[in-house]
Amino acid sequence: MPGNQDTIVALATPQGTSAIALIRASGPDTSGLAEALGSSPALPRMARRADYRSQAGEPIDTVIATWFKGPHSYTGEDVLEIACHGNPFIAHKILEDLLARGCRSAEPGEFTQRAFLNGKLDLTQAEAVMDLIHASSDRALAAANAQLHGGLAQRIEALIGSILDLLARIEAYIDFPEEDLPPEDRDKAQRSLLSIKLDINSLRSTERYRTLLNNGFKVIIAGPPNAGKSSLLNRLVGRERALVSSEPGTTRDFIEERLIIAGHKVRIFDTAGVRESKSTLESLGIDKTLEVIEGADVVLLVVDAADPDLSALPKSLTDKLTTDRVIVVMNKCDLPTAAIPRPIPYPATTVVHLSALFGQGTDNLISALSARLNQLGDHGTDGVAVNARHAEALNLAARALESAEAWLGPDTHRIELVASDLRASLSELSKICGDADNERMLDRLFATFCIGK
Ligand SMILES: Nc1nc2c(ncn2[C@@H]2O[C@H](COP(=O)(O)OP(=O)(O)OP(=O)(O)O)[C@@H](O)[C@H]2O)c(=O)[nH]1
Ligand SMILES: [Mg+2]
Repeated sequence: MPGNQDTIVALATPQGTSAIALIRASGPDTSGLAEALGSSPALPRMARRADYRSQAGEPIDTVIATWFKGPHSYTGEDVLEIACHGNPFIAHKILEDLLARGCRSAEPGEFTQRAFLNGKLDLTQAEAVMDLIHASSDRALAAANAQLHGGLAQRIEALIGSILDLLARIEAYIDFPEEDLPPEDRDKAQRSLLSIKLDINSLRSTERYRTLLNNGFKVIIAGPPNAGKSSLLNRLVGRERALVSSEPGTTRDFIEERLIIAGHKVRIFDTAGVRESKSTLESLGIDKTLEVIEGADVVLLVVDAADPDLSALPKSLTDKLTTDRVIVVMNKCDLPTAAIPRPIPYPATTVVHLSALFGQGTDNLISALSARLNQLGDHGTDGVAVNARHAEALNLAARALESAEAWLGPDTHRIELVASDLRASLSELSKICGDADNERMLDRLFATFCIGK
């Protein structure tokens, strides 16, 4: 990316008609631009109404201009924000004029990259800005905010601190090669290494939580035909999304919808009822059901509580289930025959009785589902969720620590190699929060950002 001497400019709001569009510029020329707009010296953080005229004097729009003096700005440099009417034609004309006045179009993520290079954010916080922009559930928002406020950086700093402590203790012996590390010091070092490795592992395991935050939990509605699966989907999404009919075998292809439950993003699937079928089309649907169940986080196993034959769940279906991910839904509890006590057809720990048709009991299902999702999503890490880049660095750090542990053994015992492995793990961990010298990595990372951010 080019040097920071240029003043960069970009539209910060989406292309299209809106109430307001925001154009942002960052760099040394912004004070001059702000002055030209206000025909007086620019005052920092003061929103001013101004008539925007092109360099040739053509009036373009009445705007609100705010100038921020670095380092008290998002990028740490002087920044000018121009709020114009949300007409893409106007925004384009202002951008063109700013380019004619010597600004350069910003590259994706360049504002945030400058913020990072100017020490306003570390790398985990810069990534959190992007997560914040894309968060689509309360949990994803909480995780992005936790990371933006330094949640992950603090955990990494703590790990680095512990490794530095250990390194200091170990290095004291390197200068005295004739002295052996006393067994009690070696034990202590081994205990420290173990505890650091456990912390790294617990942090690494939060990558799965991030996948859930991004992709959502996969909840499958499955069961025999006519049990009321499509009726349940419609009840949960609050509209007639899927066809419902008294004819068994109505749903053929699976139907996917999105929901937020207990702040979690959920992808919910209604599937074809599973039974032995002679129809080729229905069999294809059943195969798809069995396929989609594979990657499910939760299976809502819907059965008709009024059907005397309810114990006959097809084996092809039960083979795909595990008790820990199934919630049995005894449906049609509005029917008088459903009141006759019958055995639950699948040994799940959670069973909910409801009527998809009339809605009674749906709250209980939502509570059971929320509890299950909370349990699956809880890693006890205060919402911290590492991404693939962090996980890779954590893996390499863990590997270096394992090697250090091996060199610390009573037979191997090579203190200088222990120290060198500890330093390798420190170098991996420090990449997580930032490595301003690694330009290629930074360019790759910020290229995934949007323009104007
Ligand atoms: N009384 C009663 N009828 C219900 C209830 N839920 C569904 N039904 C009826 O049961 C029949 C089947 O409902 P669907 O929702 O199409 O069942 P399904 O499991 O999706 O069926 P397939 O797609 O064929 O596998 C319809 O006539 C529904 O009106 C319920 O809670 N109470
Ligand atoms: Mg159906």
